[in-house]
Amino acid sequence: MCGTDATNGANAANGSTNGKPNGGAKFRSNPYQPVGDFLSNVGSFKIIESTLREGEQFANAYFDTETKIKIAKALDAFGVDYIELTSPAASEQSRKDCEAICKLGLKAKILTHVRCDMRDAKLAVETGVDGLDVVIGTSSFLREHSHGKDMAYIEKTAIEVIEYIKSKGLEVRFSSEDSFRSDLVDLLSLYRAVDKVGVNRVGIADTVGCASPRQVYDLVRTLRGIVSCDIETHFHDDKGCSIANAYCALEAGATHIDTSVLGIGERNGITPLGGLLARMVVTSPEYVKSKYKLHMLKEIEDLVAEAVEINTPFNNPITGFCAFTHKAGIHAKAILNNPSTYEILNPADFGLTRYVHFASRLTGWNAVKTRVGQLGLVMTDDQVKEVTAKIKALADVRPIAIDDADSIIRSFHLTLHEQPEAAQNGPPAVEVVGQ
Ligand code: HCA
Ligand code: CU
Repeated sequence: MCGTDATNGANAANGSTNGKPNGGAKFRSNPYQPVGDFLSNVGSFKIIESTLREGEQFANAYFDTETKIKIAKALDAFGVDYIELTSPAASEQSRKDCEAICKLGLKAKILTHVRCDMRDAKLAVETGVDGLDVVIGTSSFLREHSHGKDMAYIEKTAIEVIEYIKSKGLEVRFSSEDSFRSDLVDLLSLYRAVDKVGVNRVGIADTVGCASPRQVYDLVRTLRGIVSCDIETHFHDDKGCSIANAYCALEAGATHIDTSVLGIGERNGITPLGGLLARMVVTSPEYVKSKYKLHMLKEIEDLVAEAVEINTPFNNPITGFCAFTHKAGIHAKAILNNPSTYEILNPADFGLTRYVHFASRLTGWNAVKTRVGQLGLVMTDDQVKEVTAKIKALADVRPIAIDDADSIIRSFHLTLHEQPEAAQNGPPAVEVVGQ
């Protein structure tokens, strides 16, 4: 755990070096330790995975039935608690797909997301879902310019719809779209009313991505004091706060977080599944590692990225191509001694490996030494320093590829063989793991 264990465990070939165990550091206090709060759910949250609902609202998304089933099965195997599907009222095929996914017999509970409208609710309860996520806009923007209903109508309809869904024995969540731009008094009295009639969860949605972590904390905390049911939260990422907001919501007592794979959704999407788990595995490693098959994350992201024809962003948490790449000589040296020096996440937890860059003007000789070892070559430290200088000299002139650096190392090594009297050490004790 970040708060108590300053190391991230030995895993990759360079996780244990020079005979030193990975992470000589003992337990020590850490500034990233979660706030110790009795309301906090950072170690017990549930994920409502909405790639097949919010994600379908992503500009590029088109999921045929087969793709939806593949994604649903993968998310289920990964260990998400809930899978949220597009409303059966959206289209005839959406309804059929919803039924097909309900028949798969997955461990995850299947939800569908419907407007706060009795017709939608009636259609949805017939599909075989475990529960309904009911939503209606409560901000004045949406009340005036979207559905045109006032708060009294919203409350009355919400209660009718909730009671109907409960009478069918299904789980029901009620959420207010655009919560952070809704009147606080209106919002709290609405939540109190639906809590009274036994809704399973209330939802807070930052529909336009306007909320800051502090605002999220305050609203969830206030709501926690008003309702006794679970609290779900949904954060759009318009200004890059969706993971921080989700984290703050959990700290304030939220119980459920909505995610989508790679964060896909309306505009630039919502809290990404991988990014949330990157955050949470640092805070609550035992909970996250025992609950989710983190090794599957890349495969699921690749599946969804391919389905919606996008690339995984270079800086994506965990799976971005350089998420575990170390370049500067100072970093490389420390990483080779102990990965915890510059890594808060352990790539092995996700079935990935770190990569120590050895082909740039910033390269240090420790990284080159490990590369020499990987290539099965033997050199003294002085020789490694000499060949490092050659690599840096070329890298000062132009960008160089791994192959360029390898060629420099190999040809330098050949020249050594022409001078057999050169003293040579044994192979270095570390390896650099390539990507
Ligand atoms: C939308 C709806 C929603 C609903 C969230 C929720 C939002 O697409 O506008 O049900 O809690 O962001 O408000 O995704
Ligand atoms: Cu949304």
